[in-house]
Amino acid sequence: MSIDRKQLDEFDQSHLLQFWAELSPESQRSLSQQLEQIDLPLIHKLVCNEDKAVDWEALSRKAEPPPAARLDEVAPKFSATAALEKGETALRAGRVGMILVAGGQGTRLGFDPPKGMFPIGPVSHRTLFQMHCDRLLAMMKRYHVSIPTYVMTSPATDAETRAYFEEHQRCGLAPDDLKIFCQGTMPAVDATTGRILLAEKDAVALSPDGHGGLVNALNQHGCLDDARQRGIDYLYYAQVDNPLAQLCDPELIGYHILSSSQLTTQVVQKRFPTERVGNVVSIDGKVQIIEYSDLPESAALQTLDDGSLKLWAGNIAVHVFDLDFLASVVASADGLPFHRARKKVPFVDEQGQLVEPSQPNAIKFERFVFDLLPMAERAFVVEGDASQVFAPVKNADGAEVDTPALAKLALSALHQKWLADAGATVAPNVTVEIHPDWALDAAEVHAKLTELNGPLRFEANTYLR
Ligand code: UD2
Repeated sequence: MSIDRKQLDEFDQSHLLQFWAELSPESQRSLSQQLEQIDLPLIHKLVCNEDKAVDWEALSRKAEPPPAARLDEVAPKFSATAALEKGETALRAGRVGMILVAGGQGTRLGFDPPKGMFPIGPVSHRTLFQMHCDRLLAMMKRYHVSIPTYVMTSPATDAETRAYFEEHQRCGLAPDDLKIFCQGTMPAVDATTGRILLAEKDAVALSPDGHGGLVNALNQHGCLDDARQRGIDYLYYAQVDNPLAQLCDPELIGYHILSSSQLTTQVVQKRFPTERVGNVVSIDGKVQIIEYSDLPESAALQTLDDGSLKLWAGNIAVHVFDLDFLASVVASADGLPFHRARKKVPFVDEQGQLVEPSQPNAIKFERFVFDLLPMAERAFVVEGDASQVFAPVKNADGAEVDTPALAKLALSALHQKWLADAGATVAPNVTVEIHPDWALDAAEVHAKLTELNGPLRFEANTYLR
């Protein structure tokens, strides 16, 4: 291992070797390996803000609502029935794969293990990973097909995620249908000096490089080739933290195909202007997403004549990608912009002491997968009903939004609605949870109740499976 000391000096990062003399050969090797992975010219460019700074104010002033298939459209461009049929045909033909991103550190939730291991089933206490896999398995059964599933981890979640799937027999997925792959990392830098932080005397403070690291990671781990060899044309994408995500929803896949879209995004009507979701907008005829943290409040508060939000479309990070599109952007994946986040990052100071900052002291650099949108010539946007597709688990219970308790309520409310619409009754304060093997959607619940000869009454918490 050779460290380019000259380059470290050139970019004012030679402090990374300040403890070198006291390190064991093993520790020196480990630190060398880490330093070799760091693109010092890139870090320098980011620290000096030489990358393309985005004028979010100006961009937001040009932002218009995106062209979208809306829930209440009178004369839709494509009918939901046609979309459903198109998507089911693609699923049956084995042309659909699944990407689940699970590399985030989930600090806001206050749950140390990888977020996918969080128990969220309202009655079953199934984990997020298990709930997603149960739905995928039920979809495979319904369409008599394999749906290859690619789970992206990061060094922060990889080992525990692999162990979890090993201990739980891949949550039921066949060995060939589950590929776990690890995304890249970026060093955190001191917010004042721009110097890369040491997490330990022999370790750089590294963080996941954002879910925008997906493209490089998919390519480097052979997942795109694997999908190609398996005849996959479309990759459905969702975040592990949303237990309501309707993975591989045939209707959304159908809209993607009918619109000849390369990157389709499912959105929901934002609940309030400053909701912490990306804003799906159209700028100069291009669909793109302005993250909540970058959208000026004045732009978020704009309303139309009917009082509704002008920028109404909230990104729930559910996408359908053309495999060809993903393969085509690999070469330009390094062109995805970096977003900066000011965070508290523990570091080793010059005296070799570990410091736990009480205030944000560092800058992390992340790429966002939705920055692929401007690279797509054809992008489509489809509105979903938040009560059916979006209940993210972000914050610890007690917070106002996006907590486990609220996600459980949303899951149970949806399943109760399916039962009520099929004629069943659920006593007040009773929680019901439906395993996808019992029923995958409202239509199947209806068929099930008909099969069971008549309405059911639920008096106690029930897990139907
Ligand atoms: C994300 C979206 C936001 C909205 C919201 C919906 C971004 C930047 N913002 O906000 O627009 O869609 O979700 O819930 O996407 N992840 C990785 N690797 C990483 C970072 C994140 O796999 O390096 C995964 C993470 O495991 C999680 C998801 O991406 O499942 C969202 O990550 P986040 O929590 O950083 O994004 P958030 O919630 O701020």
